[in-house]
Amino acid sequence: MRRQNRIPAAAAALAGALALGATVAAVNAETVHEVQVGPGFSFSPAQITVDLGDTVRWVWAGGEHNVVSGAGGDPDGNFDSGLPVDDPGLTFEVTFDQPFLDDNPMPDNVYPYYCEPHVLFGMVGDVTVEVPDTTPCPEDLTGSGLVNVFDLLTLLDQWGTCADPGDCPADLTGDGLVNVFDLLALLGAWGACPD
Ligand SMILES: [Cu+2]
Repeated sequence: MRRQNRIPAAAAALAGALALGATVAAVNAETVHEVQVGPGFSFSPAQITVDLGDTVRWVWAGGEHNVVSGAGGDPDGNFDSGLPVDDPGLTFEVTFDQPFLDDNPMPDNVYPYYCEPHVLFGMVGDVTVEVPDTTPCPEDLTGSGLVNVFDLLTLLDQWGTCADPGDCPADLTGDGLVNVFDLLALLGAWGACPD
């Protein structure tokens, strides 16, 4: 009888670990990344990668500059600090959270920007937002919240060589084939998903 207690204990430990992970993730989500604006005709660092939910804070360091999203001097309307100003210590912030990304979708979540007066001097930068894979259950091919016989049928329907990996959600192992390994992955996730 005592052995039956092991599973709840393990589950409690796992739940604790997950809660801790969630806390760490929440803390990480609040990271602020500073980018220096000038002096001279540069942003520093010009290229940064941030996590979803992070904030980029541009800090003016000298010279008359602004921060305008877009490439090659063409504003795309994602963000804009306003007219160029020479105001050391001034800050402009953008939080790259999911609502921002939804409102301002960009290929690969890369947000280029430039300084209007100095774009021709190469005063440009970009922010790349890393978005976690939010699909909790890739095995739930039908999106029903369950991994069941319908997902199995979907997988069998895609069985074989996968010409375009983007077209083969059933290629769970990502090896370019829908085969027995994908079948095993699906069976391993059988049931409610996420559970
Ligand atoms: Cu400038």
